[in-house]
Amino acid sequence: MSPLNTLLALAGAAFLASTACGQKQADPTTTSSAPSTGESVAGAKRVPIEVNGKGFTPSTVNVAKGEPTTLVFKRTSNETCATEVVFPELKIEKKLPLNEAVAFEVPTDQSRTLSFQCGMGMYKSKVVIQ
Ligand SMILES: [Cu+2]
Repeated sequence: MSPLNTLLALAGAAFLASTACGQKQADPTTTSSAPSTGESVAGAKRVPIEVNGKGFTPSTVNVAKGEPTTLVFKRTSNETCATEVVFPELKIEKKLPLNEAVAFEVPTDQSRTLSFQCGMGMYKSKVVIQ
C-alpha cells in the first residue's frame, strides 16, 4: 500500500468513527437542573408533565398554534401503570423510565387536540393546540 493510500484509509476511518459518534449524541436527554416554569431552550417552550400514580399532571396542556413546544415527561413513581406515554393520533409511544426526563416535541402546525395516555388507556390527558 502506498503512503497516499494509507492516508486516505486513515481519513476514511476517522470519518466513519466521527459519524458513528454523532449518532450516539442524538439522545435529547436534558439536564436535571431544568426549572419547572416555561423556560426557553433554543426558542422552544418546555412544559413539564409529571407522571405518577394519579396519571399525568397537568391533565390538559394548552399550546399556541405555531409556537415550538416540547413536553417534558417525568415519571416520579413506580406505583403507576403509566410506564410509557402513547399519542394514539400520532401513533407515537415513548417509554418513561423512572425519574428520567423524556422530551416530546408537539407538532403545533395545526389547531387540534391530541390525546396522550398510558399504555392501557386508563390515564388520559390532552394537548390542545389553538
Ligand atoms: Cu394504565
